[in-house]
Amino acid sequence: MELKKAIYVIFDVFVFACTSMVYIIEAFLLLIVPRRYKCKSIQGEVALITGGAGGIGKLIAIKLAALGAHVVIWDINESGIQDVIDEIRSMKGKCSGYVCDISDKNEVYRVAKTVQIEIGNVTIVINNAGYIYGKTFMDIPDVEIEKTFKVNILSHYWINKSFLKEMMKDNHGHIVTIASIAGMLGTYNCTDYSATKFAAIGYHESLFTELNVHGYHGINMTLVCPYVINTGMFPNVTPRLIPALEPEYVAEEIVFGILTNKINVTLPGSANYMLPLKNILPAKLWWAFIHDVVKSPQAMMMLKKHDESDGKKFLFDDKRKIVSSN
Ligand SMILES: *[C@@H]1O[C@H](CO)[C@@H](O)[C@H](O)[C@H]1NC(C)=O
Ligand SMILES: *[C@@H]1O[C@H](CO)[C@@H](O)[C@H](O)[C@H]1NC(C)=O
Ligand SMILES: *[C@@H]1O[C@H](CO)[C@@H](O)[C@H](O)[C@H]1NC(C)=O
Ligand SMILES: *[C@@H]1O[C@H](CO)[C@@H](O)[C@H](O)[C@H]1NC(C)=O
Ligand SMILES: *[C@@H]1O[C@H](CO)[C@@H](O)[C@H](O)[C@H]1NC(C)=O
Ligand SMILES: CC(=O)N[C@H]1CO[C@H](CO)[C@@H](O)[C@@H]1O
Repeated sequence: MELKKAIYVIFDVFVFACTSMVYIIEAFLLLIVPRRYKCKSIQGEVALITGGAGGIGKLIAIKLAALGAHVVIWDINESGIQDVIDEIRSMKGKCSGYVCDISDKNEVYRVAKTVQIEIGNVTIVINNAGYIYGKTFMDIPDVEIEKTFKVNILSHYWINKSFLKEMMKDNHGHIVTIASIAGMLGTYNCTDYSATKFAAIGYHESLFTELNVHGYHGINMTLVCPYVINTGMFPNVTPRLIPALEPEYVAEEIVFGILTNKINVTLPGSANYMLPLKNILPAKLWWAFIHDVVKSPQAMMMLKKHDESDGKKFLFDDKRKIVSSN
């Protein structure tokens, strides 16, 4: 019996070693093929983007529409939605917009049903809308903590429930989760925000496991973890070593990641080399690096919003506003 078990293990490892070679060669070949030759077509797909009326969401919407997808945007900024629709239609793209507050489960279910009837089955879901309050732990009102969790993580479940069934029936679709580097690294002023992004990563990886184990290989999943982006979600934050990312670059990389069925899109790519150090270095050394060299907590202390900012544009002039992206 023991011998039999051992033989099975050796056999599985042998098969694994062979497939590993295939994956390594595949990854290498993909690396040298120019971008435009390895993208899938999204012509005729229906792509839902939450928080699609501004920030990264808007840029992604415009890019996907230009590639022939019928883009559906959800946001709570009605005039913002109209602007995106006008812009996409003026370039002969297809775009529909719905006002939807994704922190409200019943509203998600209701609008999802409407989309299904009016547009058809959604085949690409981009969970992009995000919310940040951005104060230290004791200063976050309960209602803001709840709202952050509702928008940044709970909504993913309601949206999944609404659209996954059809994707599973057809074994065709793509689910994109816009998390954040703050979902791999807790940081200052972010006890609520970071927690929801850690949760989003856990949700995403678990769903990935389930879909793969059950053979839904036609449903691709892409996890996006960007660093601070220059969209006004983190006003005044000027990180020390790695500058904030430009929205155009982030949107381009996300769309490329979707078109090539990438599993992970971590931006900037250098974070892929830095983050593992968190688990490798002695904890005190890592903290010294983050605090004294990168000065990441100090950068987050400069976060200014609400009453402190000059008020306009972003989150808090309208208490229901949900800002797009990361
Ligand atoms: C809604 O979107 C428009 C851009 O189309 C923007 O000017 C406006 O500030 C946004 N409103 C809110 C409350 O964010
Ligand atoms: C949506 O998907 C379901 C299941 O695959 C299919 O039966 C239905 O016809 C689709 N609806 C549309 C409008 O394509
Ligand atoms: C994702 O896409 C690739 C290539 O189209 C495919 O081989 C793979 O099985 C898909 N599904 C998953 C779950 O990765
Ligand atoms: C993707 O990123 C997550 C979060 O850091 C990590 O746990 C996972 O191993 C990565 N997956 C791949 C295939 O690189
Ligand atoms: C973040 O922390 C700093 C320092 O504690 C604080 O002054 C600031 O107000 C916080 N940010 C926001 C948006 O409240
Ligand atoms: C809450 C919810 O709807 N979860 C669904 C997400 O997708 C998985 C697929 O693995 C379904 O089984 C869950 O019901």
